[in-house]
Amino acid sequence: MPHKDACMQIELYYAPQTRSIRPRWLLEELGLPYQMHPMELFDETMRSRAYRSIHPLGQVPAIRIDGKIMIESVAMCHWLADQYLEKGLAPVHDSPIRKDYEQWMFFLPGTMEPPLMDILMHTVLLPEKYRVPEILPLARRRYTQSLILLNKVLSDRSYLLGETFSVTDIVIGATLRWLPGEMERFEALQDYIQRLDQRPAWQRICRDS
Ligand SMILES: N[C@@H](CCC(=O)N[C@@H](CS)C(=O)NCC(=O)O)C(=O)O
Repeated sequence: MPHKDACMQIELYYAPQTRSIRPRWLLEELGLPYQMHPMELFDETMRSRAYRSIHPLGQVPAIRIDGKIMIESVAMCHWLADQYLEKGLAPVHDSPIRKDYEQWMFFLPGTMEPPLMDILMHTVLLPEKYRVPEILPLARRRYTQSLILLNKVLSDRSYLLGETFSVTDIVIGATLRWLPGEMERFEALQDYIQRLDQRPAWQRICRDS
């Protein structure tokens, strides 16, 4: 059942330029009040016992909703959008586009993000001695396949579900920004990102972080 209590207490453990941007963007779009706990990626506080009692893996984001902790950025977005269906960021459960919605929500962590993370890990994030360049051609091929598919889908619509912005555009749109160079030859994706850039919620985050 959607949550009708406007006084949900929400705290977000957030570090800039990480997956934390997904739930934060959604919270801004939903217009919900939330408290931020700024974190610094790879800082020792992320590994501290205190923080591990919040996120057992010492990662961001973590969210506390009415005293209960949740991890996994896409799950947070999926759950929150469902609690506020009346805000229109997820289709209602018996909507004909609900299957498309589920598909794109799972496409991100299931198909698009793993090769993207491989590329980032083995080009910039890992110390050089741990990088394995041999995995890069396959990762790049797989990531490009995702971009080709998204570009095709977005060539005849403004957003992933049609003409209405949804939380799928938050999780996928935010992630497309990780490797902007890869999008250069995909016109529909570039137009899509420009459309997302216009959203006041996105602009508020960019101003603050
Ligand atoms: N699947 C998780 C992944 C969380 C994750 O890996 N977060 C990164 C930042 S984007 C992190 O905290 N990395 C630090 C680390 O793993 O030590 C999610 O989507 O929330």
